Amino acid sequence: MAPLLFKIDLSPPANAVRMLADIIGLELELKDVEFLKEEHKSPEYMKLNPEGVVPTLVDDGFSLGESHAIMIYMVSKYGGDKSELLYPSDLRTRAVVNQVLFFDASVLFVKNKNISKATIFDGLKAPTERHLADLEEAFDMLERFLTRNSYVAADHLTIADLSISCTLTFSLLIKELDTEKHPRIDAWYKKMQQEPSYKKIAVPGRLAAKQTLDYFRQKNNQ
Ligand SMILES: N[C@@H](CCC(=O)N[C@@H](CS)C(=O)NCC(=O)O)C(=O)O
Repeated sequence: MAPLLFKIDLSPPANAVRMLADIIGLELELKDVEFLKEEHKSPEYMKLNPEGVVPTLVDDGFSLGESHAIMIYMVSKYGGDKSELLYPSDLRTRAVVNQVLFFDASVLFVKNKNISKATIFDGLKAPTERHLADLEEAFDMLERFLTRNSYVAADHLTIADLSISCTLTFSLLIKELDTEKHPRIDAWYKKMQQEPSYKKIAVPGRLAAKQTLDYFRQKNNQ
């Protein structure tokens, strides 16, 4: 039976998991969570994911939240001969992939989420100077990661690129990239946009995210 993934289209972490499944040829059963009905805060859902967020994976009775943990599980169990490149077994290379996954989870994604939650739930009319400076700071960090390798954690695509590209796609709906200041991000992101899994999953995800942000921005400014 195909593993089940609870998701919404606009979610960068859900889309990173889906890009990985696409790359390794793993079929997922997809279930949209009804955010407006707060389905993700229901007792049934929170039994599967104590955080009450998407994505959540359910694989043969085993449930797991946190996209980065899901991706490590998925590539380790289902990655086959692609797993060595996507999540290298060399101790130090893997440590750097983990470092960038944690950077995504604890820095880049959080800065986005602060802005999107304030827009959707608190009537924020536009990102504050502080919000924008926070995002810029995260872009500076990412630019520095990219001085070490041509992809975010190695000289080839790893699962860290999937997470960062999906999160950055959302960031760029909030703040444009200054390509002169961040030429490495620009070059890497152009490569990521050519990835078939990015075109298939992150591009429609970006549209869903844009529609949601535009809707709330407009509503908050009425
Ligand atoms: N660190 C988590 C973040 C998950 C997350 O915050 N997902 C958002 C959607 S992109 C969500 O479900 N938000 C609902 C909420 O915070 O209540 C991951 O990587 O899975």
